[in-house]
Amino acid sequence: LRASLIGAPTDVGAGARGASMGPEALRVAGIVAALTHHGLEVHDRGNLSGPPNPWLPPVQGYRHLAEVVAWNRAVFDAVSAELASGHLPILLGGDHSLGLGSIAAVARHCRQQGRKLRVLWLDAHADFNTSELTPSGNVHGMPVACLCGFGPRELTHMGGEAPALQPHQIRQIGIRSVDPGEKRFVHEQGLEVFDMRYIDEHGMRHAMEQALAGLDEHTHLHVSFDVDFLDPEIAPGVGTTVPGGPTYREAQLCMEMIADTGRLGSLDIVELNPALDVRNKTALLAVDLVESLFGKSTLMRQPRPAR
Ligand code: DIR
Ligand code: MN
Ligand code: MN
Ligand code: MN
Repeated sequence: LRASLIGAPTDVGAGARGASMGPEALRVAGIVAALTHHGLEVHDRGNLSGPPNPWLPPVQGYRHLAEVVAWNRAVFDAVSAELASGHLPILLGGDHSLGLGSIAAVARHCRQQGRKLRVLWLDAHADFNTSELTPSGNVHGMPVACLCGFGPRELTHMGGEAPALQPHQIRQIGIRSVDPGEKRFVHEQGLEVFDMRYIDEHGMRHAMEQALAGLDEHTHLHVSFDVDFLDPEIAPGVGTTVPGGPTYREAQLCMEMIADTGRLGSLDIVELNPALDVRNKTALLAVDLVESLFGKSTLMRQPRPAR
């Protein structure tokens, strides 16, 4: 299996500066060696370039829209190129607005190949705001809405056809912070959300069984991993911490169950903010979890069949 790392060092979509340092922190934490160790042939494509962060207030509900569009175009092209050459793209963000370009590329690829697409959105937030609903104007709170066709044309039509995704293709896991208007919109669009209440009541195992149900050999699985998914006690290096996230064991189980499906086709690792981290521990944890996502396990356990 060949995988390509694509660094996108920007924080133009975020409300705090520093996610622009994410790609290098993941490299310093050993992401290449970790993946190589698990049998992947890793190609580090280096970092994309794009406009600097002008750090301006929002305009008509969007902060830095032009810059967000420019970075997403670069991500879209880079992810498309890797998919076309049969490599598994791993986006090293960067803020979560980049999930838009990444997933738009994956969605177009799947349409062309006649493959089904399932997106797992691991996050504390639903990222389903629009310019009317957003309390911040930060585009990293909007990529899921844009992928479903709600947003500015430059972002919704990234991959040509819009929408890139239908809500039924998405499963959100770990959610515990949704803005009031966003909450209504999530409900209205019927997003399938396994929030922390669900995980508390039913456990991570049951949540993941539900989220992964119905995958088959024709399904491409994309994982968009916002590091703020994790409990801030174990992962402080993110811009928007929300207490009460998955523990280390819950996060490991989540990743291992994804690995067991054998369907992982592309990955985003986003919102890691080294400026807020402690001795790179959040980056090290992210790399540890990504190892599990690619099949590290304590024992040589037989994967359970997907149900
Ligand atoms: C919030 C925060 N819902 C917003 N979103 C974040 O600004 O739209 N997403 N932090 O990762
Ligand atoms: Mn290992
Ligand atoms: Mn996010
Ligand atoms: Mn988040």
